[in-house]
Amino acid sequence: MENFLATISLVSQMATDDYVGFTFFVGCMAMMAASAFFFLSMSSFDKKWRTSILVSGLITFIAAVHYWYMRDYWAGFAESPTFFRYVDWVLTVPLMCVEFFLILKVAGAKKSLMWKLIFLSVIMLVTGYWGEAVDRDNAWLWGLISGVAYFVIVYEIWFGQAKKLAEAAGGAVLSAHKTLCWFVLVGWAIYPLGYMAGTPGWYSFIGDWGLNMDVIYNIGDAVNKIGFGLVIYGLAVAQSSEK
Ligand SMILES: *C/C=C(C)/C=C/C=C(C)/C=C/C1=C(C)CCCC1(C)C
Repeated sequence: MENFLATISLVSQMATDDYVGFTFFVGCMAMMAASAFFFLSMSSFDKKWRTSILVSGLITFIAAVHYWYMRDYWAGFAESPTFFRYVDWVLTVPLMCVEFFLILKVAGAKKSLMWKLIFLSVIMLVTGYWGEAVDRDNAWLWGLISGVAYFVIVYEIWFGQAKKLAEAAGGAVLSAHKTLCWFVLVGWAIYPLGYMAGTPGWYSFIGDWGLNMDVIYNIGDAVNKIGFGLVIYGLAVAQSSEK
């Protein structure tokens, strides 16, 4: 009878020490709550800020849907939901690149800057996926290529064209740009740590500290996706009250 109930039940049990499952669950809720917050706040801003806030909401909403599936996948198979993870990233990380473009548009940012960042982020994620799911034996090499693309993104926003545009815009845009740059440098660096924790090799010592790859990724996602959105929200608030 118990088995039968477990089969028809839509909810899986969660062990009290299943901290991976717990972070999927909490992550899902946090992304849903953040989406509601961004979507509902949209109408209180000037038209020119609405797109940015909409994109913030889309990032957390897309993540919420993927977390829903990842939570289920983990509960059912106790395995990393690598596929859903990377589909989520390949949709949301380019949207984060769009956010940079949107806030720098006031200083005349061109679409080419946006496409450049999007292109680099896709290289970063596809090579990461390849190392994590397809060519495990050469995970270090794919991780390295991915890391180079990541480094170029960091360089571009900290010192490249994006930086110059932010300086030209000045004020609240410049300070929001700076905060986003810190998110990319420090917040995004959480992901290669997760990758190393999940890959056998000399660098797997990170996992030996008791840190699980999925837990690291889930923390990274909460910090970066919600954090990014809040920076944009703060910028919209600052600019709307300036006038
Ligand atoms: C919302 C999701 C975000 C912001 C995901 C970001 C992911 C990365 C910055 C991943 C980077 C990786 C490397 C730099 C090397 C190893 C492979 C990756 C894909 C984990």
